[in-house]
Amino acid sequence: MIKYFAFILCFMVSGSLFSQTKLILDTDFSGDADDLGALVMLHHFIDKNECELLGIMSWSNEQYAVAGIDAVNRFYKHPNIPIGSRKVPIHRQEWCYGKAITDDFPHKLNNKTAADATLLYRQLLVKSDDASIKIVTIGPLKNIENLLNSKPDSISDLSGKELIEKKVKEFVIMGGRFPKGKKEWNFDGEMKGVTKFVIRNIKTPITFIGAELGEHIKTGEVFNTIDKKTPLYVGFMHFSKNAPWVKSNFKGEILDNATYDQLAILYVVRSEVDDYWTRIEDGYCKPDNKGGNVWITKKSCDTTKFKHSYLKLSIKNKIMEGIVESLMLNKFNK
Ligand SMILES: [Ca+2]
Repeated sequence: MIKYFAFILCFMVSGSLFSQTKLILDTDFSGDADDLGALVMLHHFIDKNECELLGIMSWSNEQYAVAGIDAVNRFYKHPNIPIGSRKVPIHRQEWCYGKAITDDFPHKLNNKTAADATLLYRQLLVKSDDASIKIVTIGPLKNIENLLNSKPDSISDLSGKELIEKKVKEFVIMGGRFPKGKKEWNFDGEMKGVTKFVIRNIKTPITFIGAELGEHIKTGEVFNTIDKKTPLYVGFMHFSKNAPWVKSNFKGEILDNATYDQLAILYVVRSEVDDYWTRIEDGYCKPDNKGGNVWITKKSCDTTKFKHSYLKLSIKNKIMEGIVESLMLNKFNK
């Protein structure tokens, strides 16, 4: 019953009760639809003054990834949020939903014209107060590796690693499985060793949102009844119809989908709300080179050099589904 009232309270309060979080989003938008849901949630949180989104970094080099992010930003009337992308050759993937969104909604940027993600990270961090930024990653970690490896330049005398240690107060990383698991997409990214390097080299506190949290929380079907002229409808419909791992179930309507990334957004914005989560902090995350990881407890090793924790859900999946769906649909006050 206590949790029920807490849920109602969290559901009804305006942003004024939450301290505003300054954050940077790092996403593999355009592949799995949960990144789209996560980005839409963020736009609503911005409107409620619950967070400030300083920038968005695209991991994906799919042709329409950045354009799709830009179209969503413009649809939700936040066209000036800086977008960075990895400066690598682009490719085209028909099942990705970025193009479907750019076909229907205005946009200006693309992967080539967006800022260099590493430089944008450095610019955003250098002008921020010390220990004021949260970085939430909902895709593979290549942009973070590039930032960690960046050298002093005209933007800052500090290396990327030093900038992170000075400016970032928390990483929220969606990825892996806890307490242990094998190959998970964000920890793998078909980029051997990236996650291992990043996790080893970040001394800032990291909160992990494991895949086991979101995989049984299903959201998306609710969008079948919303306005079809919205990025949520267009993106989730394209995803349901075309994504290789879900299209066999497509029967003309949007399908429910796992809710990995939206949970990372909910946590990073409302970290102080402990009714949703239990924090496990008795060890550290040890990734392997193949997208797997294991939680090493203090009993088995000295963990003082890492400040890691991971979350367990404290409420039923069905209740969390309702919370996430409401936040994606901007129903904060119902
Ligand atoms: Ca993602």
